[in-house]
Amino acid sequence: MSDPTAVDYDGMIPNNVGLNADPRLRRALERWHPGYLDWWRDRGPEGFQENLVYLRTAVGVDSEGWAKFGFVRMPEYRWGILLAPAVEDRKIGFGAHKGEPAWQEVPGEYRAMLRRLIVVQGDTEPASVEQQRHLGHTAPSLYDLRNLFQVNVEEARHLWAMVYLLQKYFGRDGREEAEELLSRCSGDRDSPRLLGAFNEATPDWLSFFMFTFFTDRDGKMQLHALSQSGFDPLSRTCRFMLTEEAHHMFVGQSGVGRIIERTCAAMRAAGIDDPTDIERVRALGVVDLPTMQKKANLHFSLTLDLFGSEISTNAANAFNAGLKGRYLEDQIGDDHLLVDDTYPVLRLKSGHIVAERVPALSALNMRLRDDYIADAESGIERWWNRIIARAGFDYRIRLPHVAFNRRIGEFAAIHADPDGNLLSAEEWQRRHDQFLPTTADNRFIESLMRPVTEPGGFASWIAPPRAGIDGQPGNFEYVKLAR
Ligand code: BYC
Repeated sequence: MSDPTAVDYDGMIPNNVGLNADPRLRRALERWHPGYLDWWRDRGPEGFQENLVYLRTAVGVDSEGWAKFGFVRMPEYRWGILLAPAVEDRKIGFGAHKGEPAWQEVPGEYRAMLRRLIVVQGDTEPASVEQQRHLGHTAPSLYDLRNLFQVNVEEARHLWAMVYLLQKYFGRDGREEAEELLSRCSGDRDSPRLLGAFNEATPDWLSFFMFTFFTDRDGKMQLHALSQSGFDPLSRTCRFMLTEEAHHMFVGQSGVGRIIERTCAAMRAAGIDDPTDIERVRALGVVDLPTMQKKANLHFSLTLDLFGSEISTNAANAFNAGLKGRYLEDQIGDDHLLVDDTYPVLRLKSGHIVAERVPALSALNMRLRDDYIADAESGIERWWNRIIARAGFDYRIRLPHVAFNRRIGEFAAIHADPDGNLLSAEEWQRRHDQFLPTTADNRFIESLMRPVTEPGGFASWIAPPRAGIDGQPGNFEYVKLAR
């Protein structure tokens, strides 16, 4: 018997979904492919398309040795369709169909709901590539430039993953949705991406690292929730996507960590004890910690909006249907039905923020958001704040309150400071510059964004990484710029 996890690399589209045995699907994907390549060229990384980049490519789906590294021109990257190995006899783990065999085909009654979840997930993938398309020109090193492109090609592969599901399981409307995924565009006035945060700009490398720390982590949580799905192809797709996603969060976590490290070292060398002495710190050509806090405030609050409303019948319906579970659903020791359970949610009542227990089914977005916050908090403590503490500075990066700077849900209509104190519109107007990056802050960061292109070189505002990619030495030429 052939190995069910083996990847077919011979055709135009690497895959382990038996594309050769499904000519209808293969034709549909091959028809979509040229438009995809046009999208990549027009709205993917600006420039660098002819340069060789040291990239990781997925070549298998086993936990060991699933990727290989090598120099590739980005348009020639082997974007494949890869599903994690099937779990024998897999059962639906939650909701009204708990205990029934997992679906191998779309359950008719939930078709629209399932399609919507896949389309929303799919829409975020090209969106992030579009948001990051100008960054290559200001990369602080070849190492970082390569990491940017790695994130980009893998997000684009995640688009393929969702397009596969749409084309294979949703017929004509799936094909139309696949086209739409290439025609919406981040920040476009007429045809924007579906979710708010994916229409924001990523103007500089600090934003990129914050985005990969905060927003890719939403990706992790949502993919985990979808990997629990009773629709088995979605579950298997998301499980494999999670393998790649870990590196994206590493890029953000270590990227901000390296900026903090450089700032702390520069402050020490200059004899600066007060990290809030912004002018003196900036004069050293490094990013001051309070500006990093403001950027964290912005990216965290934008990302919280991606979890939807606190109370959501959409989320309850998706859970009940067995389509979208909780984070690590299969490790939770309850009945996985939640019909009689409640969950605490922060709500706005008579002008005060209060905790209220609501039916657990309608609070599933909140539960995922709480798991997200705990995950983000632990990353900040273990990495960023540890670097600051080790350097001997009395300063901590903190997550703002969930009511701060929100556009979706319970707190969209009010203003709050990062501690969760409610502010009048006038107070917010007067004080928001203290909490969020100002034009002057952004201008300062922009002034630091000068490319460093010699192998082993790094911009003044960021420390080198502890180790190279794939064990490569410090002066490795990750992107070959001279042709
Ligand atoms: N912006 O019941 P509600 C990633 C809409 S990131 C605009 O409150 P629901 C990645 C909502 O669509 C992970 N609209 O929320 C990261 C609904 O509209 P309809 C992406 C919003 O549905 C970095 C209405 O408001 N994956 O992978 O329970 C780089 C009421 O919705 C927003 C997913 O999100 C918003 N922020 O939850 C690359 C997973 N929020 O349907 C990639 C799939 C809500 O009434 N998506 N609305 O017209 C979902 O599970 C859900 O759609 C959401 C929203 C969690 C997004």
